[in-house]
Amino acid sequence: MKIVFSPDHVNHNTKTELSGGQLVTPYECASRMDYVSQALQQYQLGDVVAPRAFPRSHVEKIHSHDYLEFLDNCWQQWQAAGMQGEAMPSVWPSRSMPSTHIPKNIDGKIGYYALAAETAISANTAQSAWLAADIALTATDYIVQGEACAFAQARPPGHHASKDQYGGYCFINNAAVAAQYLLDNGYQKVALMDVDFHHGNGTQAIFYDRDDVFFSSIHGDPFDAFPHFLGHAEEIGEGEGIGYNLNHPLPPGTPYSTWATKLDESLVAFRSYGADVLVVSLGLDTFEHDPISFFKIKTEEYLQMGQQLASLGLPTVFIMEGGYAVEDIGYNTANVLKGFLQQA
Ligand code: SP5
Ligand code: ZN
Repeated sequence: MKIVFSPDHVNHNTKTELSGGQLVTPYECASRMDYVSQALQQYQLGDVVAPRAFPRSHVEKIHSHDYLEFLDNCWQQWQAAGMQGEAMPSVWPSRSMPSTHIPKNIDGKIGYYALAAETAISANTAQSAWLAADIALTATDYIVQGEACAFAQARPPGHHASKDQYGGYCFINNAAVAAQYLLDNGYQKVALMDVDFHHGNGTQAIFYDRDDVFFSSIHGDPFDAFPHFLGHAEEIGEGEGIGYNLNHPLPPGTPYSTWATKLDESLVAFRSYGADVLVVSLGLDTFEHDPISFFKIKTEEYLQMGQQLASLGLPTVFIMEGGYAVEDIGYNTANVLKGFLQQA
């Protein structure tokens, strides 16, 4: 399969993440990609190709103009205000003050556009987010050109980013951009399967009232896991989207055997929907030794995950999301893709 990758992802190298009341080195770090590249090459899973630059209009179909303008200018405004650290929010339009006015002051503005505080923004964050979107679009275009599968080896990840909010290490929703690109290029019913440990709140919100993208996610129960405020089983879509959103929240300690039955349920739903293409939000933080998650999937079980996904028999684009057990993420990723190719 085609593997779309750019070494320029290293430009996204924030130094701080708010975690447990401390500023720590971010879990979503550049070295993750070194392990992925190494394992994909060792398993000879495909040719590595560079992304090409797509018009911004593809991303503007998913994210609002004012949000993208904020993203592009945040770091400059933060610095101009004399801040000493990386950009992060400390106040939000929360339940008791749900304002829709957008503050001019950067402390207020960043809170308006943030859905979580852990994710810092620095000099190259916006540029790297745009590059990740180009990686997703380039990989997706291979599907449009008739390839059976492709892998977007992108960072920063995307599935937490909504129309106008960033957080959870995500800025531009690469999987949503990919799904929209497929719809704009002849596909009519996109199955979007999010296998990252965390609920894909951004992707769900973007397509919640639509029937042309069926979003399904298997994730740590939001009562126990980030993003905490979306991802419950009763969220089934709204308006024309009713019936096209399927969440499987699962408890701490969930093994692959349980996880796999939920994936099968999603695949059954995708089949009766009549999906004609598959987008996979591929997070590897379901791994048993992931430092911030609580599922118990083993390295060799990712082969079965790939085989299960292949059983749909659809053209498939994989978009990289999370996974923070850095030394294992490569083999876990490679096993999903290897299992998929063996079965396909
Ligand atoms: C793309 C993706 O996987 N984003 C995940 C973002 C999670 N951010 C907050 C996680 C908080 C977990 N705190 C656990 C601390 C363990 N020492
Ligand atoms: Zn995750």
